[in-house]
Amino acid sequence: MEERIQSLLREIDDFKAKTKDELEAFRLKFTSRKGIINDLFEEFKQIPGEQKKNVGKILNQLKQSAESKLQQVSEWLESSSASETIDIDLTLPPIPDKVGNLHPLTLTKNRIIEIFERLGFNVEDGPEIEDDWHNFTALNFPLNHPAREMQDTFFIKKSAEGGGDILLRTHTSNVQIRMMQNGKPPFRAIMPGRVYRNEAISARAHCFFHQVEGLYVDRKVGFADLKQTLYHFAKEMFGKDTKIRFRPSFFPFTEPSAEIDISCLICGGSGCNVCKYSGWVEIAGSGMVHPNVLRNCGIDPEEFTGFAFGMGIERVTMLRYQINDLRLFSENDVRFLKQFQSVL
Ligand code: 2NM
Repeated sequence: MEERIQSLLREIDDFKAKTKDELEAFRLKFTSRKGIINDLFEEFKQIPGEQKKNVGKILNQLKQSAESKLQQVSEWLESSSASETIDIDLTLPPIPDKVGNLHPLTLTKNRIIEIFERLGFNVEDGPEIEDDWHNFTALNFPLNHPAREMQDTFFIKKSAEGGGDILLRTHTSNVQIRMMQNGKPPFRAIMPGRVYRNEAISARAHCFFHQVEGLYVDRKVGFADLKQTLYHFAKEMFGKDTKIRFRPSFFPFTEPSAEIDISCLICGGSGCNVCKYSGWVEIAGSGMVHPNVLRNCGIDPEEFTGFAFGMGIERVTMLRYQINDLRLFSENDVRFLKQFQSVL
């Protein structure tokens, strides 16, 4: 019995604990009611009288040693913070730093650019602060057109004689105008960028948003080219099963004009609240560039024709990621932003 006690004393002496669980296991083993020490005291009652003195002494030592170890380790665990008790393996590769990720609008814009670049479109940009002529007049907007009104357009400077106003562009078509004025056909380009409208902010409207417009001007460009280009775009952007339809529409800068719908991505066409139970969602406006627009830019409409289109990047992004509130794009809430694919 003495030897067993000596060996337990050594075990207690050597004991170390990194966690409270380990310490609890120690307590159960040694000092609890059903622990070894109590058992030994039971056994102690049976041993012959002459041995009692010696064994009793080391048995008491064992009990004290276990109790003081328990106390000591428990205090140490309380005082040391968790990190100090973790084994660190310095040979492990580091946990990568958190890097930012691209904004969902940027991801969508990049994807749109990628699709059109493969069709031979360049990417162009131009000023967000524009004059009336490049934003409206050149695009065949009549002087009294409602889109020019205060409630739609943010004016920076109103000029007395009209036509000389400075404003925040309401679409990226000013870039097309500048490109056609400054170059010679053929033109094949898309223009992504921010545009501004004087609208009350809600889940479905904002005072600024992003557009990609496109322009293709050459000899013999026809409506079939427009259709095929946007058909290809829709399949690339939204998947090969996407259906597309053209609805007649009106814009001052195109004739004929068409609105472009795709089959609803959410319900696949059977009807849901995203497509308002029609099975179709609108994604773009388009048309053949109006002869007046070509003429305004010094291009002979008898020789050259073109198609143009425009779409909202927010709208495409909302469909792509099933986002239901426009405001999320400009609030910069990291809980929203970090859900999109990382840069790396
Ligand atoms: C749209 C819809 C239809 C458009 C037209 C032109 C230009 F400059 F060539 F006349 N640029 N963009 C256009 C046509 C834009 O956005 C909904």
